[in-house]
Amino acid sequence: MSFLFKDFPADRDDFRVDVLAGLAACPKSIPPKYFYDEPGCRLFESICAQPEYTLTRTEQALMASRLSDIAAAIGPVDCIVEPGAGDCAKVRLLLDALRPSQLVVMDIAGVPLAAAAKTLARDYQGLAVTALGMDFLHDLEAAAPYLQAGRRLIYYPGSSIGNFPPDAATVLLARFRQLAGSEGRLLIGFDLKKDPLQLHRAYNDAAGVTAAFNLNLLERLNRELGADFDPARFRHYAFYNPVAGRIEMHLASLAEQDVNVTGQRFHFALGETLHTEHSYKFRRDEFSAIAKNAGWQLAAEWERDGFAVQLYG
Ligand code: AVJ
Repeated sequence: MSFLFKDFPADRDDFRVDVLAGLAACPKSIPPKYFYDEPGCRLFESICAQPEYTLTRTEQALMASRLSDIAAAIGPVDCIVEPGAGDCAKVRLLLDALRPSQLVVMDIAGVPLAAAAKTLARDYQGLAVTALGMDFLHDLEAAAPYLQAGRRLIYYPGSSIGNFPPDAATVLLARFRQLAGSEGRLLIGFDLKKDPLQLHRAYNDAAGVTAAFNLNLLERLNRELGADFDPARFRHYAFYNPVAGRIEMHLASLAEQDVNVTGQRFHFALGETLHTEHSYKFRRDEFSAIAKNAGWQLAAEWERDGFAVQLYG
């Protein structure tokens, strides 16, 4: 078994600094990457199993049904790099089809990442697995020394790119280009624009799992920063904004209240929201225009039930 885990610390201070800046801003916001503490990771996996949230299952079905076609379009690959790999479940199909010699996975949640990556290393004999516990938005460039030479494929599934407004998405994709090199490729999955009501339901599931995921952020602030949020006094509020082409997720204050975070006090007016996530939806041509600005040329694409996978070179 060939397995390496490297943790890139400094998380906790970034978290505090980002939270204090976000709460002081107007409108208030916290970056969505902070959803993913251990309870948050579990809640996200549960969202993916909800009947209304079809995104993950649709992508999986697309990948499974078109795998040989996708692998042929990608061609030979030595190293697969997956930023934000989470439980490392999605990359297995590509490992089976492409048989690279190295897999590099990164995630801000380092502990569950290391466990999942170790299991992969056991299951794929002869595959060198490198797990980097890092906030790749911060530290992506620090991954470069861990990548073996050869042809690289960046795999960025799950519409994670939808968390970024177009300008920030362009910057991130350009950093992927830099890491992949001029011979590198990018396989990326994203959710397509569709019936707004269908989108609305996906972020307002009947079982309340998305609400619990959103509210867990407040509990995390209480646990890790000693904040005194009362989650019962905030409402999960998610809606599709068709003009901006995105789901917006907020936590709306149900009262006029003050909250203390690391000794600083923040005021919420009744109905004021803490914005927690954007989840952009794209048309295929809109997305390829963004990728083109980041230095990627569209090579092939696949679509199924409102979800797209595109290959770039
Ligand atoms: C992981 C960013 C793709 O935007 O659909 C799911 C996160 N948030 N339900 C998404 C999420 C609420 C998810 N991404």
